[in-house]
Amino acid sequence: MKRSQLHGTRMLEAEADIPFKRRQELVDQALQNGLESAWSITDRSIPLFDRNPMLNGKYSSATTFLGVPFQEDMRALESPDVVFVGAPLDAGTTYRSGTRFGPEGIRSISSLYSGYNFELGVDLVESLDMVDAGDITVIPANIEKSFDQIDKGVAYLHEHATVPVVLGGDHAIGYPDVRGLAPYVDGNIGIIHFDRHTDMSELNIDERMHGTPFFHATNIPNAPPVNLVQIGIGGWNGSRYGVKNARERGATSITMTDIDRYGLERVAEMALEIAWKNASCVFLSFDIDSIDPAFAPGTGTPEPGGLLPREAFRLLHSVTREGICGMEVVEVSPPYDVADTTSLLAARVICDVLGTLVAEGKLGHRPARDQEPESSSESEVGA
Ligand SMILES: [Mn+2]
Repeated sequence: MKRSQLHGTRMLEAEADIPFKRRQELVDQALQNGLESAWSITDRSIPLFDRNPMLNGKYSSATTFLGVPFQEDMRALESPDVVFVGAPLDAGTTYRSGTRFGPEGIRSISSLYSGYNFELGVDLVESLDMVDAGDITVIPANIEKSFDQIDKGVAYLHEHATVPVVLGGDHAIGYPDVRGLAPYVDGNIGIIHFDRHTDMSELNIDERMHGTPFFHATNIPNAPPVNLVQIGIGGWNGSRYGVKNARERGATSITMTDIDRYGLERVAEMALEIAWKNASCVFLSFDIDSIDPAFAPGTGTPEPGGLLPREAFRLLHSVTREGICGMEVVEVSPPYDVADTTSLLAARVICDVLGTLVAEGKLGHRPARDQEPESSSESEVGA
């Protein structure tokens, strides 16, 4: 094997092709707004008052995902490529709660990330217009009112031609997330759902709680269960009611046994085929408990034997390469987390999906990159 054959070598070259335009604009603006730093600071681009957590993430108290701009006035929302929005619900949990802290946990640790990924050769800052809309106001004592709020919020974002990235929140939000999108989709919506649990019971404890979203989502006329693919299912805390519903409706369950037997690529191909069959878009629902609790302990209903993080990332790269019309990452429960690892995985899931969409030319300003490096000339990218 030669050095030139390494993916790493290609990605070293690829970095040269990514513009530095927006980062430079951020640096300039932060310096303007934040005033000149003390005389002893050699790098004169560093401002006195830190005005942009995207630049100095690790020492900034970012309050938005990746430090992107906060969308104060929702009426003024234009059409960014991506809007991050929290749905801090934990009224739908049936065991241990804490997902109301999910959005802030994910946002907080996301400041560790710069938006650039070496292996994907993507800089989200340069390629995507992104804002953080803060959280949707949930009504903690009333799950149906919370659904109405989340549904309306997600629909509003979709109306503004943007990909909503919903930071959960327990998995009950999966239903209003799909319910908010579906009416705006011309055609059917497929669902790719990562989870250790089928979440297809009609009710939990007499209400539409976090074990029920895909029963109700697949009641929506243009979200048929034949376009629902569930990946990572297994373990001992599944519900037989949910399994019965999944069987009777013709949903597809890909278990951990399937993943071991057929491998990541074949499983991903099958998921794409099923989710996209006669569908015009696909929604991604990622339950963080699909990743083994050794890596993702901060969650309400952990189930050993799940995906390894590397397997999850590879699957995500494969199943989102055809594009998505929205996504959610759910069930992050910071009170049960250890060293923020679960929140970090959730941030990573989001960034990897966005990076894949950019790399595949499905979203943002940067066209798909060739596998082989070509010229290293700087490509001008429209903002
Ligand atoms: Mn689950």
